[in-house]
Amino acid sequence: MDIDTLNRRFGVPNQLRFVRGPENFTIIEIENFHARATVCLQGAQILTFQPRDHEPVLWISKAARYVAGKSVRGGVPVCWPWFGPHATDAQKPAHGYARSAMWRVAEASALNDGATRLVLELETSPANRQLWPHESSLQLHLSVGPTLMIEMVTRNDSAQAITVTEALHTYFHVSDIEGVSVTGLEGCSYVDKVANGATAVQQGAIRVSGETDRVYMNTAEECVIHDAALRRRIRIGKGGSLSTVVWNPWTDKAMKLGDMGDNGFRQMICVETANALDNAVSIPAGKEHRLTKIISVERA
Ligand code: TA6
Repeated sequence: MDIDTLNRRFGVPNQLRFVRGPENFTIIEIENFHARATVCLQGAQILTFQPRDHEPVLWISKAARYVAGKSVRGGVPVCWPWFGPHATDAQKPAHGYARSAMWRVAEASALNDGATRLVLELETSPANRQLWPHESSLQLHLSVGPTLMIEMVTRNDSAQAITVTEALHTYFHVSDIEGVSVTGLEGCSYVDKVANGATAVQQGAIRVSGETDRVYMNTAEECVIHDAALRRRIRIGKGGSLSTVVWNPWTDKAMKLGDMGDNGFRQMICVETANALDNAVSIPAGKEHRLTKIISVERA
C-alpha cells in the first residue's frame, strides 16, 4: 500500500502519519501530548520512543542499516516464532522471521487518554509458510503514551497445539553501560550464553563490564534500569512472559556485528521480555497467547 493510501486509510490527524523512510522503508510517525515514537512497518519494529520531558528511551545504532528483509539494529525487534537459533535447522534465520518480514496495518486510533493505538499484523507468504508451516497469526498492539505498551498476540488457527519461543528484543538507551545497573532479577537463575550455557544464580543487581548474554528463567518480575547519569529509572513491566534476556555485545562482538557504530555498545543494554529455552509456550488449537511489555520512565 502506498504512503498516500496508508495515510488516507489509517492516518490519525495530529497523531499518526506514514512517511517514506530510508531505503524506501515505510515509517510510521507518532506524536501526541505524551510522547513521540517511530515504527518501521517491516518487522513491526519500534525504532524510537521518547516521552515528553525525557531523553530517548530506546537505543538505535548510528550505523543502523535499512535493508529489505533485515531487521534494523536497535529499537524493539520482534523475535518470533522462535528465539535465538532455530532448534533444529541452522539454515533458518536467527530469532525467527517476524522481525524481517512485511507486516500490514490493522488499526490506528487516538485513545481517550491522549495516547495513540496502533495494531500491526504479520503478513503470511509462501516463504514464511516454508519457515513455519502452522496456521497461526501474529499481531503487535502498541499504545504510545506516557508509557509504551507493547503486546504480541499469537493466535493458533490450526487443529493442533503449537509451541513458540519469542521476545521483544528491546535495546534501551543508557548514559554509559558501566554506569548503570538492572534490578528485579536478584536470586533468579539464568543460562549464561557467554559461559557455554552454564547456569548460575543472579547475586544482587546486574552490572555489565564485558560481553553479557543471559537468559533469566522462570521470572515474571518487573526489571528496572537505574541510570544515575541520566537521573532516571526505566521500568520494564511484563505479562505472559517467563524469561528475561539481558545482553550487551561489548567490544569484540560489537565489532563483529558491524552495525553497532563506534562504541555504540556503550550506550545500550538489551532487556528483552521473552519466553525462551525451557520457557517455550505451548498454545492449544484455536487459542491465543499474549506477551505484554510496559515501558515507563521516572526521574531518579
Ligand atoms: O538476545 C541476545 C542475542 O540472542 C545475542 O545472542 C545476539 O545474537 C543478539 O541476540 C543479537 O542477535 P542479532 O541476530 O539481532 O544480531
